[in-house]
Amino acid sequence: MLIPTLIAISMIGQTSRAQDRMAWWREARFGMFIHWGLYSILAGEWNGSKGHAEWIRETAHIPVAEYERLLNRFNPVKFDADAWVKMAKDAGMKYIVITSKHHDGFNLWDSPYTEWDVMSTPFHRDILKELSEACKRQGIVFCTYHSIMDWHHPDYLPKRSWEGESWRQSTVDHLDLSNYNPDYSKFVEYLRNEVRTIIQRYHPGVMWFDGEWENTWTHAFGKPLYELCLKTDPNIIVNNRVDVFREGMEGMTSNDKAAGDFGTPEQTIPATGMPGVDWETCMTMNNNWGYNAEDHNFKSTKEIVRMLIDIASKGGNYLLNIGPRPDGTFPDESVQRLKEIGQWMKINGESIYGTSASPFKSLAWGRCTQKRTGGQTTLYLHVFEPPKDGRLIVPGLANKPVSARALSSRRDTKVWREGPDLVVQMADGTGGDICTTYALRIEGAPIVFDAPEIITESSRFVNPVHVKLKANPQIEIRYTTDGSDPDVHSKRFDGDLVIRETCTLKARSFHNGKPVSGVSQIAFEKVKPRPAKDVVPQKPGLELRLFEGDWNKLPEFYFETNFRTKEIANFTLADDPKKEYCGRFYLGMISIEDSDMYRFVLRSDDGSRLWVDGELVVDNDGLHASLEKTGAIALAKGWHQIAVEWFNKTGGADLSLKMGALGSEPKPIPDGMLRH
Ligand code: FHN
Repeated sequence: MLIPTLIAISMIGQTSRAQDRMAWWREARFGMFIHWGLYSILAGEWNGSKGHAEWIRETAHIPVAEYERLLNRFNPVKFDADAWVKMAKDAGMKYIVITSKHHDGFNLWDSPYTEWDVMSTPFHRDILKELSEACKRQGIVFCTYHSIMDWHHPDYLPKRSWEGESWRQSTVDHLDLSNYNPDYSKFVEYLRNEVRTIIQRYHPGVMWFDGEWENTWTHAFGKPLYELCLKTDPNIIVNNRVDVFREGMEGMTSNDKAAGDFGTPEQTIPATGMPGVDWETCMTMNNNWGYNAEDHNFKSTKEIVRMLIDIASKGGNYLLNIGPRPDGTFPDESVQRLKEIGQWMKINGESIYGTSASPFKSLAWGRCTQKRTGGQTTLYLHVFEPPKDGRLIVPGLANKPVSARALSSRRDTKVWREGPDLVVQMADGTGGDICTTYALRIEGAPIVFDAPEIITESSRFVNPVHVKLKANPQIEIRYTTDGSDPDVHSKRFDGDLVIRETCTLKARSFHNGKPVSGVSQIAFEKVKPRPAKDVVPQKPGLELRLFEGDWNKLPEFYFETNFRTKEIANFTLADDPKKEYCGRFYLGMISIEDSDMYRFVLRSDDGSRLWVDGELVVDNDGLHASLEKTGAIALAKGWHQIAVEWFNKTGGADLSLKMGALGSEPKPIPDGMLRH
């Protein structure tokens, strides 16, 4: 298994208090996200153009003066805070995160700092006040989502490039903007004032920031905002989007100075758990966060519940979104899903709430969560694919079984040991279509005989590669490189293993001289490095082709003909202050000092691709915040072609390329290695 490098999310001021703050949130595991505002009125359509949602002012290019006319149309007469909270509670959700302000800058509460709020609408009621009070009445934790990016505030920067000077036509707050020079520091003061007031008035359990990706927002603002939240309420929890080190939609933080208490994967579930890391996957029920009348592509209840289980089995929280209609009701499909989810949670909630991640790396038939109870542990076995013979194998578990019970019937069932495994006898017809859950109680903390992890940077190599084998402390690891399964006579792993030739490495866990796990394996391949080009480039640096355009993914720059060229020393954006609606194509050659397998780390906002000798080595294409991807290629000593494509649509812009031979930390490429 190739273990990605991930620095656990840091928690500024990580203390026992931080642990206390997180306790309710870790117990909760399941919350409701609500995206609601003026955009909901448009229901995804503008002048015949459809497919929009909460981004509609941007995606349909609605001038601010026209958008402000929505103020007079916001009157959700059917809004009933208690009904909303009850639906969340009955679905088994323990907290609600609602948009106090989304990117359009509209405040769903009575803001003392602007009239761009719900009190300027015919509805004229403080929605955050009503919802926070309903949450308190029903024992649900009230939380708020607050966007840093603000397409309305006169001091926010950058302005939308498509709107030119029309932002000056805003009439809310009766400001004369005709000659106004936006001052971002005034916007930051406005943002901080609003955040402080929201915390003081409505006491949210979580401040869920978003819209942190534009290059005006920096760590210099993010960390102080995090500290302001905690100064205002020492018990509040703040997500990692308060700062600027979130890795795109993967949502995790890879910088140890970052502020924030939990990572925020969006529309995605991490492949594995991350021990010691708090994270929450946020996800839509259909395809949109805000209401879109035509979007009926709702996930099934089975999909949603299995995602909740998968997330909990990896130690995360699930924040499931509702996009209410403009009249204040939830879409029918959302209501139905919430009801059905609640039916499952009513029987199986104990297997989610307060649990921690599975002790198993993977289970062929489903997922597992666990909960300590005194000197024992309850393992919740969520069976997605029941074994045909009804014998549920719990692989490589050394602990003594105490009991096993089907949650749906509350009836005990048999459990016994077979070698390194425990076997639970599944009862007939329990659990329904979503999944059958068993509570397996064992003595002590789980001792799992997992197959060893094979930790290596790359399974393809030029020079001998070092490999680590990792398993639980009590385990002895034995391995082979001749393709045979390891047995008690195979080589014992003694801390370091060097692979010198193409082979299949197999590893197995042993305990008291007996095999107690399956076999993990990786095929290693010794590869020939790509031969160097027989040219010696003369000019230092790279050729850079510059393009203008509006893309959502990389075009084929190689075949584009309309561009400007210049020379540049390295793969950098430092020469261009603009960086919006533009593309770049860097071409040149790189000097390789020693034949080896080289890793390249390409970071960009938005999309990028790295080619070496015409081979695509890293594909980091797409519309995304600053995100890095890696790739590897074997290169012989000498000169090789290298090319990087990059584009940016709007907002933040970023490009960096690092490289390093296997076994070394990738570093920026020195200018002297680049010529064209
Ligand atoms: O742009 C927002 C989007 O509208 C929505 O609020 C999601 C939910 O987390 N966050 C941003 C997209 O990453």
